[in-house]
Amino acid sequence: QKTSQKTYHTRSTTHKTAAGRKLLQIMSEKRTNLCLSIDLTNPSEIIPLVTLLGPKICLLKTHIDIISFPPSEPNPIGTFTAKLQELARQHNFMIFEDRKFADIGNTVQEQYRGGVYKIASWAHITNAHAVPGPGIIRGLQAVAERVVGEPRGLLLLAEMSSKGNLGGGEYLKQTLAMAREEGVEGFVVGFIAMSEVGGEVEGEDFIVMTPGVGLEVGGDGLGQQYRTPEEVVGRDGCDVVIVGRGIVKDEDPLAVAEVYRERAWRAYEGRVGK
Ligand code: 6AU
Repeated sequence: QKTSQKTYHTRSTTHKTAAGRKLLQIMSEKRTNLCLSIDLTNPSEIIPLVTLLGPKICLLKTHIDIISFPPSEPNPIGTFTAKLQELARQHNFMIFEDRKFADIGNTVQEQYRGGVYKIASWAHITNAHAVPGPGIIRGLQAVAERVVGEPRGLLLLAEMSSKGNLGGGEYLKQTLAMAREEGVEGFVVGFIAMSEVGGEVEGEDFIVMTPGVGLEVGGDGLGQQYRTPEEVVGRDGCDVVIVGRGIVKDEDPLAVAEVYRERAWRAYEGRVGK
């Protein structure tokens, strides 16, 4: 049986990472495989929208470095991320900082742990490019293992949604091989990819999260390419749909988030034969 034919509930008991098990459990309980990409720059717009949409999502994706924080407050970033954590607990979703680390292990360690954003302290999941080789995974993992409390997980970018991206094909195969390397088992939750990855090995389970999802096929004029929830989840075996502008730029974000949730969830149910 392919991983994509198993239920999220089953996978929540067998996934090799604690962060993955927790996410799959949330997806199964809340009946949602929707990740909201909250790509807004004003923190006072973000918090109310996350409060509104929290019940619809399994995961909140942030780009912390696009936000303009008010210089007047003493610790605006800490206050903001603490609020996100509180909302995550309240509405039972996880937080994914879309940092796309891409440097040598030693540098990404410092970028993940410290600096102004202290990503490891508040984001349950982050992502990294495979370009630097396996040291990037090991560097991030060393930081993650020192975080006390909730588990931390990593997604590797195996391919991208944008036109002309260099991922996929042989690059994806090499990225998968890195995720399979010894020592990183408890940390690599899955991939950013456009279809199911891995699973040929018995018991292997990588959660695939997919951006470039719209209610219709299309693009944005800067290379982004949109496919529908049915194509992404139903046909191509991805697990989580990542939606940004399709929700945040809509005049009724709550109503449209429910359309995305419901279409992606139905596509999943169809896939597992429910
Ligand atoms: O729905 P959109 O097009 O408004 O936003 C898609 C979001 C953006 C991108 O930075 C991100 O998904 N993204 C990623 C991620 C999640 O890593 C990879 C990729 O290949 N394409 C992509 O759009 O926040």
